[in-house]
Amino acid sequence: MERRKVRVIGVPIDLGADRRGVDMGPSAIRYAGLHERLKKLGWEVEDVGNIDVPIAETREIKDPLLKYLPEISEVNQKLYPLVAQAIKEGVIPLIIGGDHSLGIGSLAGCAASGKQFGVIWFDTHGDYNSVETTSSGNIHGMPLAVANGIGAEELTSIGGAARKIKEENTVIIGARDFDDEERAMIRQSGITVFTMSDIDRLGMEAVVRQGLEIANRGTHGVHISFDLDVLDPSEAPGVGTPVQGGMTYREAHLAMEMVADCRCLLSMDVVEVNPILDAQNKTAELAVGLISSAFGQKIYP
Ligand code: 4U7
Ligand code: MN
Ligand code: MN
Ligand code: MN
Repeated sequence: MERRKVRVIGVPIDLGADRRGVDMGPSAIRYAGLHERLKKLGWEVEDVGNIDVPIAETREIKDPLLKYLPEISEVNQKLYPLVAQAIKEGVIPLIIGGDHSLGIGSLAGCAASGKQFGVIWFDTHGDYNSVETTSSGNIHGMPLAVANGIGAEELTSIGGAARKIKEENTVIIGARDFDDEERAMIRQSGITVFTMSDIDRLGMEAVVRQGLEIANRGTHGVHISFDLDVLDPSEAPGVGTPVQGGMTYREAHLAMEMVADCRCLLSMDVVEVNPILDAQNKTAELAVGLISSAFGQKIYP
């Protein structure tokens, strides 16, 4: 049976990234017409507002290899029960960020819902660093590792000590910038990676079809974590860590249309929209368009 209710949860966090401004992402995404678009598609939309996030200027960095660790831990402690509760109610949580450190709480929430779930991580990056491998100390480069039990205890323990994801149901799509040690860790993890080169060779349709197959195998559904930097910077200029050679507008839409068609969406993050770096809210509007596709928008219904 298809779920028809979405719960928007804003997480205005920029403590996980070096470039300031992603804290304005939730506002920019709402301003770009999120509610109207989802309602037009027949979804009941409930918005619980934003989680309280400390302002960077009011805090200091205690550990340069785990910047703002206590604050990021606290935010994700607040996020995960909201995500778990929505899923338990049969409502799809749509978590809008904010930097990708919020993925720690959203995956902990998926796990705490009691459902078996797969994960598709649309990202240029692997987000699989730990304090041992990070060159930046930025926690938005760590959430997938944390969800797999690797990293600071203040983060891996959120929602319980157990690992939150199953590597055999976890897929990264759109990768083109892994750090060297991070790459080795991902390879060791058993997570499936589709790089931009795989997309070029196989085509987006085949990549997403296989990705969904892996994420759905033996699970109740799929959590999509969508980092806007997976698109090419020409499409998505408003991101903190742009890398050339990303997905096109059409490829990204196709991927989201396939997510809608599989009727397997349990929950979704949309992260890393940075209005300060954006061009007239282009990236936020792109984000809303992609969310609409994931929630069933068709050119010719
Ligand atoms: B994002 C990086 F070194 N790997 O760890 C790091 F290249 O959530 C980038 O995917 C992380 O945007 C990017 O700082 C995190 C860097
Ligand atoms: Mn990311
Ligand atoms: Mn990224
Ligand atoms: Mn980024």
